This record gives sequence, C-alpha cells and structure tokens, in this order.
Amino acid sequence: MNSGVIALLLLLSLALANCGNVLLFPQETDTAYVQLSVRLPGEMSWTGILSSITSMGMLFRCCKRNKMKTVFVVLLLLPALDSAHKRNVFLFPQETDTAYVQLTSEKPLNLQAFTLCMRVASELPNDRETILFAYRTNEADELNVWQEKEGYSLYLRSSGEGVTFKLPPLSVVPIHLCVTWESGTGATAFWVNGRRTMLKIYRRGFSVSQDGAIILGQDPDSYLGNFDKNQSFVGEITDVHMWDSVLGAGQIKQLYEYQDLGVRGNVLDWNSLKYKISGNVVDVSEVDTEINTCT
Ligand SMILES: [Ca+2]
Repeated sequence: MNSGVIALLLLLSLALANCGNVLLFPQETDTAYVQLSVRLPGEMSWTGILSSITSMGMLFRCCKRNKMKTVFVVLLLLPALDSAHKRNVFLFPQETDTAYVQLTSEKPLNLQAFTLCMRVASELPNDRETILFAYRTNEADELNVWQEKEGYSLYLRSSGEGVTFKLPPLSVVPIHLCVTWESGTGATAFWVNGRRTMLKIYRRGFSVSQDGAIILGQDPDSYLGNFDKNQSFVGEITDVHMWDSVLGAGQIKQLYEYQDLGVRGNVLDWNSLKYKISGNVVDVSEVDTEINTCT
C-alpha cells in the first residue's frame, strides 16, 4: 500500500470519526460523480435536500493503484436532515391598543411554580414599559412579564410590586427568554439564551390563581380590556412554552439551543398551541430543521 492510499484511508477514518458522510474522489476521471437526490420527508410539508450516497463502491472501483498520479479528496460533512418542524411566529407590526393573541392553556394556571419561556425580538426603546406576557383574572394582574427601563420584570398579582433583573434590552435579534419561580422559597430567576441570572426571592408562599386570560401583545387593565398603546408589544414572539414546575438548567439550555425540539410545555405548548388573534398580528409560519449530531 503506497503512501497516497495510506493518507487517503487516514483522512477517511478521521472524517468518519467526525460523523460526516465522506465522498472520496480518488483520481481524475470523466466518469465518477455522485448524484444528490431530493427527498420529501414523510408528514412534512417542506422540500429538503438530503444527500443520498450510493456510489461509494463505484468510486473505489475507479481507483487503480498503478495509475494514481493525482489525488483529489473531497470531504463533505453532511449532517442528516431528519425532521422539520413548523413554527408559528407572531409578528406585531406596530403600536396599537387593539392587537393581541389570546392563548388557551393545556391546564388551569393554579401554580405553585412555573417556567415560562419564549423567543422574542423587538426594536422598542427600553425607556418604555413593554408587555411581554400577560395573564390576568377578573380581579388582578396575576402573572405579567415586562421589559422596563431597568431590565426584565415579573409581577405576580400586582402591577406595582414586581421583581426586576438588570439585563440588556431586547433587539432585532431574538433572544430566548425564560423566567422561573417557585413558591416554596420564592426563588426567581430570568434566563437569557440558556444562562441564568442570579436568584432573587419574590412572593414566597404565593400561588398563581386559575381562570384568567393569557395574552401576548397587550397589557389588560381589566379582563381582556383597557389596553394601553404605549405599553403594547411591537416585534416578534415565538416558542412560548410554560410548565408548572421549574425546569433544570440543562433543559433550559437545550431549549435555547433547539437541541430537543420534543420538549413541550405542559401548561402552554407552542407545538400544539390553541390561540385566537385579534387585530393586526401577522401569524408567520417558519420551518425549522432538527439537525442530528453524532457524539
Ligand atoms: Ca396597563
């Protein structure tokens, strides 16, 4: 076995160890090629291109040791595109006191703990109060999340006494934002792109009450009413999930990194979301692809 073949085998093994498909074109020819086919994944409504490699044997047969003068090695690391997911993005194009989306939860929001996550982007200035999530009963603002001048805030059954975390303001690049709270200790934290803030103690011993309305886009000062244009949300919101427990750091990091698109909130599940749009909210359907990686 000459040194060229050994080098090729070494490159091949390194590439395979890296978990990619390797196309090896051993010599100049006018016959060897790989045709890439188009596959329609079952149940998916999009068209994807997936490499279908069937010619490796032919390529190796083309290699004649005594004629090997020039070696071309092409390493194509092609991750397998195994599945695609459609994702709704709610786009709030302008300040209004009419546009909002009402979400229907999977279960009542009588909560002693929660994790609430979303992906959100906005160009609104942070010297303005901007509602990010509102859950209001007939009686009170039960669970509200805001962007305010100082950062992001959580308010439980109050519009005046919240807990605020100093964080950079929203921008046109979406961030993955979560807030976690649990009644036993009152431990509260925000999570930005998978990273937790320091904990703060808020509303220890409290319970969130059921029978409210969940809305995105507006802050209701009464049940589904009394909106204020200057507090409305402008931008895009997607991937809203809510759990009745505090998720672990690893799970939140996975959500941020799209590593587990099977993770679904048991209170709000964006993958099977039931919602009703009022006013000027654009519901954009985005296709996202889960990329399998090898370990
Ligand atoms: Ca208000």
